[in-house]
Amino acid sequence: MTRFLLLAVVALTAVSAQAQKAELTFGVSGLCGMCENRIEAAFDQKGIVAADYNLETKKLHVVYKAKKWNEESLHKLATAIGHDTEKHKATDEAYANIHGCCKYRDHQSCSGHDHDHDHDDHR
Ligand SMILES: [Cu+2]
Repeated sequence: MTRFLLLAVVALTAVSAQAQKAELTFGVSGLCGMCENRIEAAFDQKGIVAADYNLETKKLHVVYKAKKWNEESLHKLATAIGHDTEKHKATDEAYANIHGCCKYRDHQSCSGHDHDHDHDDHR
């Protein structure tokens, strides 16, 4: 019995030491599915376990390793690709780089002229 308990403790310790995961949900500006893909792609990084952008609530949920990332650096991943977060603003340069129909600051949307997308070679 004692032996089993000891084993369980050792196993538990190993799991928690291996990766201290943290979660964060914060607001990120976005308009359409392209924004969603762009934002999630930007969070495809080492130490980020999962990133899910909800277009309806405009919130991004991130599961990350607390050793590698923090709130500040996560927000900056979004602003680096031109998307404002609830705490940080993207630079005008970064904002200018996003697709024309994703200009959330101007309240335009992609709907209605989706056929334009095929001719764009934005990555
Ligand atoms: Cu978009």
